[in-house]
Formats: sequence, structure tokens, C-alpha cells
Amino acid sequence: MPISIKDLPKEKYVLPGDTACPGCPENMGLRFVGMALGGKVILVIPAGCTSIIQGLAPGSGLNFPILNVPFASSDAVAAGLSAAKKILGEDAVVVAWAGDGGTADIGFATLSGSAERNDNIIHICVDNEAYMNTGIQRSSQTPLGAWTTTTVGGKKERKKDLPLIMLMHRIPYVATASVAYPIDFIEKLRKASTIRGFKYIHLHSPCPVGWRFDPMYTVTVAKLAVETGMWILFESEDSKVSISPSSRPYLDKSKRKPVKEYLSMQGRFRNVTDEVLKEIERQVDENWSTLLKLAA
Ligand SMILES: Cc1ncc(C[n+]2csc(CCOP(=O)(O)OP(=O)(O)O)c2C)c(N)n1
Ligand code: SF4
Repeated sequence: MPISIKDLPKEKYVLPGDTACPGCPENMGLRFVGMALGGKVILVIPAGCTSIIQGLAPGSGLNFPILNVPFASSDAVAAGLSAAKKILGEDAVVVAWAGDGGTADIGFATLSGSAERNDNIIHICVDNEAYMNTGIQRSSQTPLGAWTTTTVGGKKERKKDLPLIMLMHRIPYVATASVAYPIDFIEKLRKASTIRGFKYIHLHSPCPVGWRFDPMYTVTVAKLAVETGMWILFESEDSKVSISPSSRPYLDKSKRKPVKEYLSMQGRFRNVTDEVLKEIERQVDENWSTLLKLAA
């Protein structure tokens, strides 16, 4: 049965007074993790906005048990913790919560190793498409054309398709999610928590500071990513891929909003040329077609 907002637990896991920026998607994501899994969660967090700005700084408002770990070790530490909890007979869901830098770049070797061993953890990549905490540097998740402080003329390379790379590890569960679709994310988290082995969830997380938009529009921008087809919500259980209900309308290209609408809300795309825009549109079509082949 679909989850309704009123059935979710009232206990808060992100408390008032935290030190995140207004409109922070990482805080939103953590709220949903609390709603989905409540007191069972232990978070393993490497360096990044969640740990440095919100998690461990004075004034932290996070109400989870948290282990703060060096960048490239999150999944290895999470796997050890999960094994220890099992030996102790304790019911815990161990979640490695890392930014796109901590997942797709610096943390990738540990992520891939842990996935290959099928460790019993959930890895959530909170993807704000750059190294935000250290001042908006590009990552492999920064999209083509986006400004960062290390791609001042716009990034020349496309976003690395990490969810598909994780799919090819043949792990039991892979999903994409978005902070604009909390019920979809909560359902995926709850499903992942019932599956043994390695689970990977990639959470699209628009950051007002690094993407250059007004903090009141975090959800609007995240929603537009899905409505334009720039971000596709899907899941894969035992390598069976299905497009999630919130993305299904956009299987039909004519139902998608123009990519330009998504780009024009964000200052980081201010200097995108028509040529780059065309290439981004082509990549959107290509991403859909790859995923549909896998779903078929
Ligand atoms: C091994 C190592 N290299 C670099 C750093 C510096 N550092 C701290 S946070 C950070 C950026 C993290 O980016 P990301 O993982 O995308 O998370 P975000 O800050 O965007 O949430 C970097 C490079 C570090 N702490 N440890
Ligand atoms: S820079 Fe972005 S991700 Fe980091 S705390 Fe601020 S809003 Fe959140």
C-alpha cells in the first residue's frame, strides 16, 4: 500500500538550530531518512557538508548516531559496523551517507569494493553535483556546461552515470531518488532496508549555494530535473530495472518540459551556449534510451 504523509513517524531526526544553509537538500534528505527508518539508522559520514557544516559542528541538529570517517573509508567502516551489529544480534540499518565527491570520486574504490563483496549496508549518494563544502569545485557528477569554481567557463565533460555503474555491480538493489519526491524516496529506503546485501540509492540534491538559485526553490529545481527528463527516477531489484511512477509520464518525450526551463533557473548554467544546450538535450535522450533498453 502506498505510504501517506500522515502515517509517517512524528519523531524528528533533524532538529531546529542546525547550521546548514537555508534550503539545504542534504538536510531534507536526512529528514526523509529519519521518517523512513527512524531509530534503526546508524549513519557513517565522510567529510562533506553533512558532516562538516551540519553533523559535527557546534550547533549540530542531527539526532542520529553518527560515525564521522575519513573520506575514502565510508563503505568499509559501514560494512564492519553492520557485521558487528549482526554478531551482537542488534537490529540496525547501517547507512553510508556521502556526497557525490565522497561517493563517485574520492570514495569510489571503497564503494565498488564493498558492492562487490555485497556487504549488508545502504549507500546513499547525496548528489549536489560538486564538492560544495570546500567551495564548489567540480566532481565527476557535475553536469556538462555547469559553472563551478574549477570550471569557470562551464564543465566540458558529461556527468558520470554512477547509478548505472552500480547496476553493473549486480548488487541486489539500486535506485535513484530526488528530494522533491519524498514518498518515492521513503518507499525506496524502506524496501532497501528489508533486502540483505549492498543497496545503492542516488539522491538528486539541488544545492542553492553551488547551483546559484534562491533557497526557496530547492524543491522546484529538483522537480524540474525530473519533469525535463534530466533526472530519471528508477529502481532495480536483482537487476530487474523499472522506471518509477513519478518518472513514467516522461517516457513520452513530448510530455517532458524543455531542458532550458531547468537550466535557466540556475546561475551555474548562465553561460551555456546553444551548442552545449543541444548536447545536453541529446544526452537526456541517450540516458532515457539506455535505461529503457535495460528496463526492457
Ligand atoms: C582525503 C581528503 N581529501 C580532501 C578533503 C577535503 N574535503 C573536505 S569536504 C570536501 C568536499 C566534499 O564534497 P562532496 O563529497 O561532494 O560533499 P558535499 O560537500 O558536496 O556535501 C573535501 C574535498 C578531506 N577532508 N579529505
Ligand atoms: S552548500 Fe549546499 S549542500 Fe552544503 S550545506 Fe549549503 S545548501 Fe547544503
